[in-house]
Amino acid sequence: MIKTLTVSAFIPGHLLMYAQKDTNNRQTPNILFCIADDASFHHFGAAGCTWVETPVFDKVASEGLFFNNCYTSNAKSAPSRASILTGRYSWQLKDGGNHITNFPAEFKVFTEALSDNGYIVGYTGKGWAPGNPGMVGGQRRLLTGKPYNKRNTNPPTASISKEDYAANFIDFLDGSEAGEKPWFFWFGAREPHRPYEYGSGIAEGGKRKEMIGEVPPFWPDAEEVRTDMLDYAFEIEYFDKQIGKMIGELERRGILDNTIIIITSDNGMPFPRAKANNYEYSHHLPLAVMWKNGINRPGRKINDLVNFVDFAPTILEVAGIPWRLSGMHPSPGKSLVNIFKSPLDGHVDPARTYTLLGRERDDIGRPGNQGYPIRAIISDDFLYIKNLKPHLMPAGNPETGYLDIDGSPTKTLILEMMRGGVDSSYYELSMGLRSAEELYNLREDPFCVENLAGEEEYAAKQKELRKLLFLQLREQKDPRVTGDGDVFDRYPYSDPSFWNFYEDVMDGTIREPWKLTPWVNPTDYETYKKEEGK
Ligand SMILES: [Ca+2]
Repeated sequence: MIKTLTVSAFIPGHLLMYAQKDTNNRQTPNILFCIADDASFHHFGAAGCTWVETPVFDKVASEGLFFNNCYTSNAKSAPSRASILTGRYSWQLKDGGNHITNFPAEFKVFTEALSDNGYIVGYTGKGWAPGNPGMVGGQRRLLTGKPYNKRNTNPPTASISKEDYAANFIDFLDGSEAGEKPWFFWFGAREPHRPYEYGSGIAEGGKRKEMIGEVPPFWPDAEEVRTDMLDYAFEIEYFDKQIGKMIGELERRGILDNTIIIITSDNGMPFPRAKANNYEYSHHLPLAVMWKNGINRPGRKINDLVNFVDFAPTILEVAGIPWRLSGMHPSPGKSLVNIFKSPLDGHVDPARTYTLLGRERDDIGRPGNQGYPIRAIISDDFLYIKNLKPHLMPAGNPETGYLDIDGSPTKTLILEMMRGGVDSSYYELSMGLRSAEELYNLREDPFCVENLAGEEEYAAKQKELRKLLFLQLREQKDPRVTGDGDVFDRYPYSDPSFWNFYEDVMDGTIREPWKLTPWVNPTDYETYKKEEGK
């Protein structure tokens, strides 16, 4: 029977009836999409991490598929989520390629296509954010469906959200329609986004600093850094536990087998040289997918390069909605359904040979409202990065507190070491100017610290990847390649008070800018002077 179901669930989209017609004995699956906020690939048990415990993620991976090479197209919340929702690279999304932005009305998202085709769509926690989703018919546009946010809980630390995600999910399931029609639910955890309760990983999580085998070499191996990492770990574990509650509820209701569980994260860890950069710790993200009725030979580990632009094509295919009838702009992504169906381990789809990454404007604080444009490609275990404006500061300006790096004990320590003349090498790696081109051998240098660009031995590889990258970007009509790339710097912030922030700080219009930027510490500003006697 299972086999029969598996086969019929994969009839190509154009042969399937639309979801809303398929109400009795339907096989159209439900979808539970679980997304952490700021967790890197490397910090899940299934990826081999020993100091973060994620039994639920690991079980979903072992009873479904574990993807070893899933990357977001852009390592920052809003553009990463926009990429998921539209199936397009962030540079194909106009304002949607930036952070703290206005979501362009012209881009329909897959949740809207699901809704048009009979799915019930809801979410809890963080949907598409931060930014302004715009209005539809006089109402705020719901990019991840109807919000379910009534239930609260007592979280284990003050920095973890009070939202009771699992109880909100139960409210969604209890909704009258949710039992009759297929549904899609977006669980957007707010963890492990900062801030953290300092020392909670040790005090509440029972962790020890020695559990961390190796501190990435781009941070100092110091007590504060290890403590910071364990606080981050504790919040990933909280995320994992909430998914466990949700899966338990699906089991109780007898609807687990035809529900696809997807677990991922929007971007890498909120630490210097990780989130909002273009390295392994920025873009490489966890991905486990379980679907009892639809995945062949569960337990496989997949090495194919997968990108966030692949989610929307996958979800529409399993829902039986042909892309051309979805009303969405074309996607360069590719459905993962052939990987679900395949009996193979390792590299399944020979066509998946590279993936593309990049960024534009994240937070605020560079002259002229500029972002830090990057385009990059991963292929054959090499990461090639093109920094399009290497004269700009990659993490933001010193006078405005390096606002692309969230405030943290790790950031503070790196700044103190530089300022005190102790060691500026960590500062250079995270805040210092970068070369126009970077090349890393991911197999030998997973931390991406040894730039091979310009070395004769790697000249051919560098040239090959640069060529492939720009060929693709041209095909995708990336404004940075086809014409007016600086348009990304002219798109307004959704919060107009951020416009010309750098200039307002420099000319004294804003006197205490740290009061307007709570995501960093006041001492992150090179212009911050502590008041005397404090
Ligand atoms: Ca995020």
